[in-house]
Amino acid sequence: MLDKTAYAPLDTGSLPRRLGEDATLVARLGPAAAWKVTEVGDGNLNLVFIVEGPEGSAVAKQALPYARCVGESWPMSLDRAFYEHNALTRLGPRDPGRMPDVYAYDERQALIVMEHLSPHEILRKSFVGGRVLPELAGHIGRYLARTAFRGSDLSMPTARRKADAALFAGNVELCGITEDLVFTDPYTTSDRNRVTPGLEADAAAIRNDGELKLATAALKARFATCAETLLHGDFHAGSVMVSDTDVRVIDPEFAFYGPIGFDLGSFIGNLYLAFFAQPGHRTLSELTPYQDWILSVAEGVWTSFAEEFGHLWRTEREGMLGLRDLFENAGDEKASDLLLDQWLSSVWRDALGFAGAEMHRRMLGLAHVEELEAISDPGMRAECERRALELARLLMLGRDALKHPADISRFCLSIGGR
Ligand code: SR1
Ligand code: MG
Repeated sequence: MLDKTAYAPLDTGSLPRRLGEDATLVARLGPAAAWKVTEVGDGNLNLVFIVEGPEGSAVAKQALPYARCVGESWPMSLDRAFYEHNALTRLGPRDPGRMPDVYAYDERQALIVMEHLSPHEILRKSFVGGRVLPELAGHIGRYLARTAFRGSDLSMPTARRKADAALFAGNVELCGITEDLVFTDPYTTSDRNRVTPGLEADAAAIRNDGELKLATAALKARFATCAETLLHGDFHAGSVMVSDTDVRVIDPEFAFYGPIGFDLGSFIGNLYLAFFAQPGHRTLSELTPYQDWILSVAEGVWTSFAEEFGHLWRTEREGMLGLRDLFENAGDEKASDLLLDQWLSSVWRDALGFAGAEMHRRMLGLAHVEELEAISDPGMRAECERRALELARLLMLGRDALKHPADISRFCLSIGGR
């Protein structure tokens, strides 16, 4: 406990006064009188401060009683800090080193103090800047496989998995945001929706597309009812920080038990958004190699995911759904391999559908992405988004024909991403 007073949002002046008596923070940062505090939050929901002292630095993240991107007209409970803390302390150890270390947590203040990742930047900014990150695909693919596998009934003792599923079932408010903003709003009229000028007719066509509405209904049901593993729940390029040598995952406040393909699909959908945004940011000579690299990341994330999931299947399948007695222990390795293939096919199919829905909502809904928003020419932005909408529809409706991300790469190139 850092602060015994009633909840109050921090600011740069009050933070050292209110956190400066915490011995562990002072030991880590140095005396509070010398702290330099900067508010850097540019996300949709919370306050985020970088606190720099003579001995070290930290990040303090505090929930607000409303959605920051909308204001006090959208009240929210403070519970998201509780779920983020519980997710950090579970997902973090499942892929050690991938999430920030937690230094302190104060439930009453809805506050988490954690490792300051430096010199990292948010992955979206790397995509706008044209930065190539050779390790990105492998780290993300393995992170997704390790967290998915180790949080599931393939691996965990079932009593612990069920207790965790019950705990995260309480994250109703943030799941509700995803249920509305991802699976419903883009396919209907909503005051929250916003489209790039020039795309109004495309958005109307999507609202009238019966096949897409059936597809989102099925995906929403899968999101809401298929409790396979503990997910990050909002896993996009704004939830990843990178440096030349490191890849980190932040912000798991939307964590819940859901389908394994959800985080994977959300991430690769954001990769394709970054791909289609590139004509707005690169010169002609830069465009081809950078877009090729983004497509290679999408392919590499899936390859690394499948390899790591297969490795864990063979080495850590100790949970209630592991079923070694039916397979390996009965001398039937072949059926075990077939079951692994079934799991991977199901995850891939889910991921493609979720990728399409994520792409739609980032162009038709409330929360858009920097890669597209930063394109200053509205005509260029609309053209980039129109191509991305075409892929999103294919991912939701044509996914049974897309067996590998290379199939998607070919489609991206064929619709003139450059
Ligand atoms: C009101 S919250 C809007 C979006 O921001 C978060 O980062 C999630 O992506 C959510 O859907
Ligand atoms: Mg977030």
